[in-house]
Amino acid sequence: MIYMKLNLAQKIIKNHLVTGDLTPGSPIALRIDQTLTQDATGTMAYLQFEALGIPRVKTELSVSYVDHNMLQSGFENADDHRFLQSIASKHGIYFSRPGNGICHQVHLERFGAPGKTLLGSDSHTPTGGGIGMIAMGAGGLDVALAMGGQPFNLRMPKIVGIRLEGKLQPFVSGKDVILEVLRLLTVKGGVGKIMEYTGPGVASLDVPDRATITNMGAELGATTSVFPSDDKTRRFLEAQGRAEVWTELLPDEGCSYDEDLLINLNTLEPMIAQPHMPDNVVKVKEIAGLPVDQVAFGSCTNSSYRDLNVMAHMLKGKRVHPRLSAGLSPGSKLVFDEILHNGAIIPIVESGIRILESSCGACIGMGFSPPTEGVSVRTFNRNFLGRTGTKNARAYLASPETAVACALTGEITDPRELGIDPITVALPDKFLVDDSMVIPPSDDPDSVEVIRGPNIKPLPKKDKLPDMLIGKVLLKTEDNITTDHIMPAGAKILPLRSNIPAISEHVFEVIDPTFATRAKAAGGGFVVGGHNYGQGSSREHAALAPMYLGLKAVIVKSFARIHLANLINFGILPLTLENEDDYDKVAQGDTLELKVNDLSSGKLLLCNRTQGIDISVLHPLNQREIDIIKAGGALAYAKAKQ
Ligand code: MIC
Ligand code: SF4
Repeated sequence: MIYMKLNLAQKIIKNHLVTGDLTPGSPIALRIDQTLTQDATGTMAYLQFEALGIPRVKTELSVSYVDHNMLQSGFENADDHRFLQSIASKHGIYFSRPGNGICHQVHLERFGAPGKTLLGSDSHTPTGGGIGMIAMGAGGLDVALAMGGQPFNLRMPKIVGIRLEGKLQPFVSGKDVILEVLRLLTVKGGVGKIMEYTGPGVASLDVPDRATITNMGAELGATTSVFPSDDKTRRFLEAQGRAEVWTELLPDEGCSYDEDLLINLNTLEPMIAQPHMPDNVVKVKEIAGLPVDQVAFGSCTNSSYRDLNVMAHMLKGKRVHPRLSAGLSPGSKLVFDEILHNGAIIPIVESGIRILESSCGACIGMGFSPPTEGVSVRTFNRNFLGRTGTKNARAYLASPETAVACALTGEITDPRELGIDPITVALPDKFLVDDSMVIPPSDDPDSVEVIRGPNIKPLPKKDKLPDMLIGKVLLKTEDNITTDHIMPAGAKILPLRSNIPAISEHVFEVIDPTFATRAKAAGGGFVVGGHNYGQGSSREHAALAPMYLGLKAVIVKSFARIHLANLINFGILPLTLENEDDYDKVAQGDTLELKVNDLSSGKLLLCNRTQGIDISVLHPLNQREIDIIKAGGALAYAKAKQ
């Protein structure tokens, strides 16, 4: 293939290609410069890295963050933190201590660099695209392999050019841009694609707004999202004291995109996502007046320096409405320090907003759950059923501007209605940088002892793929099943992330609390689903725990990218129905039989023994992936190749 004029995503990918070319859909392997993990996925990722037997990471930079499992209501999370700190020190990994902030925001501020590749065991890793990185979310095992120096395998995405024209109007911000993109493209509109932002409107957006947009691009199912690295990027990095990592990165003049979308910033209005999907988006004014019980500020999407200063400005001299409770988790210690020193914290505290710690917190149901049937307006990125920790709560996603307006009035309110003077927040010339919460790895790794608590159980193993899979359909699901349905999170379940036998008891609990018991009693079986199965987070526990329960294959209309990769990594056969109407030919409880000794053709015949019908199913696996499935998963495959 001859490359002429390249867009930005193609340029960065081309610079990192180990195998393959830029033809959309073809298998490629990319060199990974940086990795990040967070604690909820990190414990598994490091156990897997350890199992590879490689003494020191081979990346340019690897960072282990603690930001999710922060509510220490027992020994489990604290033990995990200690394990993560010690194993990082031993293997050449920087450790960001609990309290230093949410991985994506800290990484953007302190470590990210334009033009680099970043692989993170968290689906919102694309936040780094806000400074011109190709930053992708993946399962912990893929990140472990990248730390071991292996390239990351994926299919070359299509590149979508999202052209921004005009300039955002007062009280409209980056969050409204991505909510509008979600409204237009839906939660499956980005699968197999990279969203590249272009056009004259880009220059009007500062890095925090850009990072909000690339962060929540994860909700499109996109592989990642990317902005150019320009003067605004340079100013941000200079203010972080990291001018030396800046390089200008722009698409070639006259380059083209596989698909195009136009967003006019001039006419964009405040938007809001309604329960229970981030693409269920309307204009705020369309649902104005709905009573609100809780407002939650923060998360990796919206707790930057810009966002917190906008909040402070809007709250000055005002009090939150007495019918609701409002809380803020600042995204990083760095921005927390900033608002302490510039005084922006004062109107926030005086308004009655509860100050929570710099962590994921309420976003993942780690505390601050809403009341029964409560309406919660959140500056976060996901409003999936049950994610708040209160199953019958109704979560809405909006910008900090809209969230402040709701907090002040006690009902859904368009921020433009408050009559507050607009503000433009300029970034400081120099941020108050203090990296003392980041602990560098040891110079004497042999002396470091890895400390494991009783909650850290060994990795479960899987046998090689047999010639025949037989079992019952344990569950039949609808479209858009998220990993929060498959492997719920929240304050009670998250502390079990390093204990697969214990966490597996909660698989599919949101949909069917009997699932784990039935799966174990049946000796495993199959799950049948609709489109976009496994959307949302990168948590490999959504494959690993079902594997532990004996899940043999998942048969759906289509998969989300990261979950598909996780199923392959853990040896669960991913299948799609050749004819979508055949979805109706399988019922929960049916017994299925599948001959899998020859996967070379990509097509298999699934026998539904109960109904006496044969159904044609497809698998998306290339030869490498077939070998992984046959070996019983990617770890066994990687070890056999060493
Ligand atoms: C999420 O936002 O869903 C999480 C919790 O950050 C997950 C990771 C996890 O489940 O640990 C993600 O986005 O990948
Ligand atoms: Fe944390 Fe929420 Fe961001 Fe996930 S989406 S990394 S839980 S803040």
